[in-house]
Amino acid sequence: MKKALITGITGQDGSYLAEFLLEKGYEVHGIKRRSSSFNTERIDHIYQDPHEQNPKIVLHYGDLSDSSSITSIIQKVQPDEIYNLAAQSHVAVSFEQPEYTADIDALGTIRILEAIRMLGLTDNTRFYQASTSELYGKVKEIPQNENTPFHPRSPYGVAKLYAYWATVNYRESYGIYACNGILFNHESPRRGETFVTRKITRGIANIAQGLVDCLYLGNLDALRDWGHAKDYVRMQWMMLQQEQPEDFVIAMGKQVSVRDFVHMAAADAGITLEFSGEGVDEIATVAAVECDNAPGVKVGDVIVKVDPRYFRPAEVETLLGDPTKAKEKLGWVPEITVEEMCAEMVQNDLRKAKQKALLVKNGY
Ligand code: NDP
Ligand code: GDR
Repeated sequence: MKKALITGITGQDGSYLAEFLLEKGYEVHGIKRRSSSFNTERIDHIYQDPHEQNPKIVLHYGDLSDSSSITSIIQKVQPDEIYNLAAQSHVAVSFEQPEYTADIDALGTIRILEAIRMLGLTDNTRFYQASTSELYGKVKEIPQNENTPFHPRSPYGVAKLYAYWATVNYRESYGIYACNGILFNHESPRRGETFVTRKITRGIANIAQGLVDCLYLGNLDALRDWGHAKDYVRMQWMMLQQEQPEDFVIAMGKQVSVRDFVHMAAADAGITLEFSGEGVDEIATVAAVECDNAPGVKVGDVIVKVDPRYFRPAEVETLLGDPTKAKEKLGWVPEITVEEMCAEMVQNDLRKAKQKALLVKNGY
């Protein structure tokens, strides 16, 4: 039985990857951070009581800022594969916490690679690094592939650039089977609530149910290449099953603007929106309400406004990935479209909003 160690197992990707690897018959180990409240909601459904005989999923306390915990977990587990998904993953937050972001996203990666080297696991343990389309930042060519030059635009992007090259360097220096997956944005109902897609689907659902009045967003013109996290974690595993380690771009090859994602999400909740105004004065007004998912809105309501606080000091305006290499070399084919993903996210958030509205209505 193969053993995998996932850093960031409590995050969006970590939870889907853990499910995927358990289905493949792996023994899955995950690193979770100590937190003052429970932080395992995304994996509670697959967690096994440690008192059971030979649990297939085991959690270890650790932190990417703490090399002693990382090294001792790797020594104890002796994993066949390590998936380094842990990160301070929010681009806007990285401008507020640049040093912490560098510590976790850049140095955290070196701490793992060094542990593999120092423990003599260079021939035994394969390493996946969660690289990102944020490396392209101020894009030099459209679409972006494995050969497109990088120009990161945030402390997050800069830290991930260090981790990208550390992964290449340990592959070249020590022969470690180490790969970068350069993943474009991927989302799901498990996406963190402050990333824009989830903020939109959750916001629209709460507005539809009358729980809040308005959704405040930043740059509506930003263009992203959005896919579904389930499709993307499959590719993370595929990358570690090749004869030779290589880096791959994972993307859908289709762009959608933030504004169009708002339209799509609202339509999935039965609301037709009309945008008007420009820049910080742009708003979205309800033009029609088609179904009973949205008792909280009426025609004429302004439900989306721009708030400059969500603008970033430097913005990544446009990203479009070219996944040809992944498709041709690994046979990767994504199964979920951005439209299907948006609908799934809206349905999930509507269900939660309806539950909350019921509680509020009954005075709880
Ligand atoms: P999430 O933010 O959902 O998850 C991040 C995970 O890292 C969480 O489990 C979090 O723990 C953990 N973590 C954060 N800081 C530390 C730390 N100091 N020590 C240990 N663990 C820590 O991210 P995603 O699942 O969306 O992304 C996974 C990886 O892929 C990240 O590295 C991200 O940068 C990268 N990526 C993501 C893309 C996307 O579109 N989703 C695209 C390209 C790259 P906790 O739950 O306690 O917060
Ligand atoms: P991103 O994702 O920065 O691409 O990083 P995010 O969803 O945060 O932003 C996407 C685009 O939407 C614009 N935007 C807003 N963003 C947020 N969060 N909140 C808003 O209110 C808002 N309004 C407009 C942003 O300016 C941006 O242009 C994600 C993360 O998962 C990274 O970890 C990962 O590496 C990249 O995707 C690929």
